[in-house]
Amino acid sequence: MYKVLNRINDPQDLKQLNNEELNILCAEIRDFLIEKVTKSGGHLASNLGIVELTVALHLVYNMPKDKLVWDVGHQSYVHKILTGRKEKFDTLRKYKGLSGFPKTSESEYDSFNTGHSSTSVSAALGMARARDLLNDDYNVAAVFGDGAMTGGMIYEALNDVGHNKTSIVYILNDNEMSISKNVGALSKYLRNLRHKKSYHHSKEVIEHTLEKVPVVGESIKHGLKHIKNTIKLSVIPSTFFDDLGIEYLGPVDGHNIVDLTSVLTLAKDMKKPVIVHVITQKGRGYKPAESNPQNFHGIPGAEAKKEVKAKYKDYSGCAGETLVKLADKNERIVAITAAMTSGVGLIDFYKKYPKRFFDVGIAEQHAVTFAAGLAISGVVPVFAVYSSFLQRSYDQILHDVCLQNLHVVFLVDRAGVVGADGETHHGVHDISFLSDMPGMTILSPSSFSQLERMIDYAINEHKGPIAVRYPRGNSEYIGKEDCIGDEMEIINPDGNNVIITSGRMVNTAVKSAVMLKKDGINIKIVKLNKIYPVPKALYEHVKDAQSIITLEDNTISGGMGMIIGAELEQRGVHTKFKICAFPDEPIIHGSIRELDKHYGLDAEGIAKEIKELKNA
Ligand SMILES: Cc1ncc(C[n+]2csc(CCOP(=O)(O)OP(=O)(O)O)c2C)c(N)n1
Repeated sequence: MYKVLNRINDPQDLKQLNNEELNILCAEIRDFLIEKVTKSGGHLASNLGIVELTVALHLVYNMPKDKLVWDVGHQSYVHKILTGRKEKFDTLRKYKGLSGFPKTSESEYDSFNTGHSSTSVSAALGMARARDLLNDDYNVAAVFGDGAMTGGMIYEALNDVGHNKTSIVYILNDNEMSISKNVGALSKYLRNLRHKKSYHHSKEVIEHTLEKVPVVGESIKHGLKHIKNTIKLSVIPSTFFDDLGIEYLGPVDGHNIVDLTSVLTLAKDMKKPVIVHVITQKGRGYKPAESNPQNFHGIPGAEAKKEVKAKYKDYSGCAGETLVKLADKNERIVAITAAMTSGVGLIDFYKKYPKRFFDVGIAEQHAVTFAAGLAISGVVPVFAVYSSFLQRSYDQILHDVCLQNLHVVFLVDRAGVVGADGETHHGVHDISFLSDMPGMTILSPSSFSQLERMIDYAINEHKGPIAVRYPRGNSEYIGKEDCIGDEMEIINPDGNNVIITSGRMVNTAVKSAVMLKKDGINIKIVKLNKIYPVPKALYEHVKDAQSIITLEDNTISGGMGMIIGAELEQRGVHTKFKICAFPDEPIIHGSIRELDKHYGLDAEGIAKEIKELKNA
């Protein structure tokens, strides 16, 4: 079926193809992606848009000797297909299968791990400077999107890049989209560059003047060097990048392999900091994704689509809808997202209250300090953000929000393990870092109605910084409605062995209690609605227990178990005690159920722990 693709086992094979075969290859890669990713789930639209660019990069560079860093890394599927991993593609994002992001442990062709946005410019610069220090001779390049350019790290890095002559090539893959339409002044600036009249002129220049350059060639001919000026001058006299000391080439049609290989060869040969501005179309070649790239940024796998519908699709939907209802009654409420409007359930809020809605770009640090500014001026900012991306804002939460005790509400979505996206995306540190913040309160619902109530409380009753953490998906334990008056709930108060838990893990605790009952072990479950500060009454409930287990979807270090264990110690409660949490190591990918089992945090695992602890 895949006439040309079947012949590609590593990037060297690409170099045997003529232009016609390269174009067939690109079409086949698109078919392959559509076939596989619609089944497995994953990042479809970005990969469809970057097919020709990835092929051109592998034609021009000599990987793995040369190093290529993918920003975010969600667009590295084509690279994986071309670097010997297409046979394993059915395992993409599955338990023990291929990662959805670059992994140095997975392939020598992956030169740097990514997952969070806007890191590539810094990482590649470090690699290039290390090469020079160690007198090596490989090339370094990085690919980042226009969405990534809304992240502040990029500017810290560009500032550093531009002031010396390190040989490095940056490829700006500009498709005008982040997950949704890209935002901000920089995106307007890029739009202006894209639409300069000279774009077609530039393309002509490239085609007519460089057509003699072999697609894969000996090193670029000496006389060709002056053409870079022709290209640049024909396009834009000076750009933001030039002014920073980084040579700008482009814009270039990102779906034309001849243009791409010509310009990339030129850029590589310039041996200085260069940025190549490549124009691509997100979702290219697949009509549904072309017309709605946002919905095809990340798609669920075939199995996930069959999930049963609960009251809300998921916790994000519940949070978004609740926020709209509260905003109807309280006009001081504003919502903030860092480029995740749809992911965190804020589309309806944005539609209904566009003036009270702020998409700040992939800028979690800015989002938090911006929220602090709003809060100190009498507005109630609600920042809805994935737990793992909030990690970026540690100092802003501490320095700008908590030290001033400002009323900022954090809706911490995707708290706990998130499944297929894996180690960079699991939200298993938020209890640790948020409980480290002076004056922070952390709430944890186990049902949609509890989430509704907690958001209302956080906005309308609480004063000061507060976070509500909730998991990905729709796993519900139907707890008490009055989750605020009762900071905790006791399930089966007569039990003499205790599980202290919260959030989605309450389900697991209940299941293991049912299992243990059959063995005559009676479990009391303490469900914390407020995780931090830990309710003082907790200690009264557990001080006479025969054994205590804490169960949470955070890592061990700094988590709920450690906080409770330290307090028990201080109070002189010396009962048998065990923390059940994710280990302090990168957490692998797979479904949430598989991960719980893998780490012994499913009902069977917890039942086993309790038996062992009792008998210890
Ligand atoms: C710090 C951080 N925040 C949010 C995200 C979620 N995210 C993944 S891809 C993406 C959009 C990236 O846009 P762009 O860089 O233009 O790449 P494209 O998908 O358009 O190719 C976002 C917001 C992330 N990966 N990292």
